[in-house]
Amino acid sequence: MSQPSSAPVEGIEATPAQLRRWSRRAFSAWAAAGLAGFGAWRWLRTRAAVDGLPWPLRAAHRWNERVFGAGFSTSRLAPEYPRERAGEPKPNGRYGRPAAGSAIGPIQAEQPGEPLRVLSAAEIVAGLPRVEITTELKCVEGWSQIVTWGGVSFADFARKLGTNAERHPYVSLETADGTYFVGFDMPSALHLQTLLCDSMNGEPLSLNHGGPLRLISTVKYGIKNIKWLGRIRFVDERPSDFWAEQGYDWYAGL
Ligand SMILES: Nc1nc2c(c(=O)[nH]1)N[C@H]1C(S)=C(S)[C@@H](COP(=O)(O)O)O[C@H]1N2
Ligand SMILES: [Mo]
Repeated sequence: MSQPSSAPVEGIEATPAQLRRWSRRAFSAWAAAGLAGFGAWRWLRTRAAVDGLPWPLRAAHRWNERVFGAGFSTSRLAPEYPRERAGEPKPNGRYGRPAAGSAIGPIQAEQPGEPLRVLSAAEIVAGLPRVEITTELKCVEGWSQIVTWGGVSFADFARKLGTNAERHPYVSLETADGTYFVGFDMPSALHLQTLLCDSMNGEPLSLNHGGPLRLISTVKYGIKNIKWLGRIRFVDERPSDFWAEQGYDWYAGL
């Protein structure tokens, strides 16, 4: 049953002729947007790549970094929870895990122009105030877990080196075998809740969770919370980062 062409379509205050005109106009607008979109897409595709991404996308990442960096304060704290709410996180990510039973070596601390320091986990935390926080570990895979972490503040460790290590703009943290590595901007590394952590839920940090020493930071996703620390380097160039090399955001900030 066809409607007379001048009658309004039920429920819509317009005649079929008007509707046709509108849809023609909508179509042209859509086509124009589509063409512009295609042009923009081709333009984007042909821009020179910076770190493997066309530069406008890389610039967007940088912009994120700057915007979040601007509102960033080393003392703006993530929420802490009652200790009773803490549980064991799912052991996640095994890159750089030492073989069970293998001897775990000391940790190397490096910075430009200074002699290499080789320190056991115990020596790293020695003499520094103990810190315990019950905070939420957030994995980019979508799960999170409240955990009680114990250790020392990364900032205290950097100052303990006594060489102005904290004046370098970045820190590179790596497993001993170099298979997992993360880059930190210095403000995040010096955040009050960025810890060199040797205990979890009141127990010595187990091998599964990165023992003897891992990094914990409430200002970063789990990917940056490197386990089985083997090397800490204070550096002047933005360090490479395992997941950033796979296309994740280098900053990975929370
Ligand atoms: N060396 C190393 N550290 C790592 C990973 C890894 O694969 N290797 N995975 C990361 C990821 S993705 C998460 S979510 C957390 C998980 O910590 P957990 O195993 O203690 O739960 O560790 C991070 N640290
Ligand atoms: Mo993760």
